[in-house]
Amino acid sequence: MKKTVFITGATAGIGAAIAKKFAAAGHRLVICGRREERLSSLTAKLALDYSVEAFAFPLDVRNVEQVKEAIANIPSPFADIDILVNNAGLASGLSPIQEGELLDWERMIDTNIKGLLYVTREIAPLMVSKKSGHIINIGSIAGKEVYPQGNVYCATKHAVDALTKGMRLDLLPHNIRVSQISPGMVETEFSNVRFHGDTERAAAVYEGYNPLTAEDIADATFYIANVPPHVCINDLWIMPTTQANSYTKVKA
Ligand code: NDP
Ligand code: 8X3
Repeated sequence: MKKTVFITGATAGIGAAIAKKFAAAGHRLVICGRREERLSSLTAKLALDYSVEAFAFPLDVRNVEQVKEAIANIPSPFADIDILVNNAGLASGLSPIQEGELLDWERMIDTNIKGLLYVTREIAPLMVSKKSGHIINIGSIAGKEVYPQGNVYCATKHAVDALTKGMRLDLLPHNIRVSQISPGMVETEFSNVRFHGDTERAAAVYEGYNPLTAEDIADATFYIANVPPHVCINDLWIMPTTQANSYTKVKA
């Protein structure tokens, strides 16, 4: 059955891969992110490669008024959202707590926690009213374990872990499934963003480790979304074979 899938942060990495995965199966897409040119090129690609219609709009999930207005203005039939993938997120900086930059902390808290909440607050009532839906939060191994200098990023992903559990409890009576994916190292633009555009430092994070790809996470998302209606995958931890936990990895 064709479903409508709303993906935040679809302009890069995991979000873009999830969009392509669902498009390949013929689903209808609603995609957003801040970079408009990326949204235009992804929409064109989805139409060309998969003949799939996508409704795209620029959105900064940190801006609550923008979130409310953009979601209220999603046209039919895209507004009938079956699956919400709360993917938009980032790490900004990697520093011991006593040296952390306040702007980095605010960026992570505002995006990873508040942005996820703002979007969920608008979409969940739509799902409640139709008594069906599935919310899939992209958490992290950083939401399970804290690693040195990961302090605030790890705290935001621990918040996503707690919110996933809270959402599942509150939405249980409304036949809405809530799942989380908790990946280890995935090679995307993530480290480039974390290190504020230092591409060499970002590349070194993955060099020789055979990390997960965005497509691995898209496959996991697709699996979670396609289990039978009586099944809910609560949380899927997924790591590269070379990584045992947040701070223990070996070269491939
Ligand atoms: P990328 O940097 O490649 O992609 C991040 C996406 O989030 C982009 O599309 C970006 O779009 C979007 N985004 C960031 N800030 C905002 C904002 N304020 N408003 C709207 N969209 C925003 O990283 P990943 O694909 O790796 O990250 C996706 C998710 O996966 C994040 O939540 C991350 O924490 C999580 N994750 C990543 C792992 C990794 O190792 N890569 C491992 C575990 C979890 P734009 O800049 O256009 O707004
Ligand atoms: C991203 C994975 O280990 O860099 O959430 O925090 S990690």
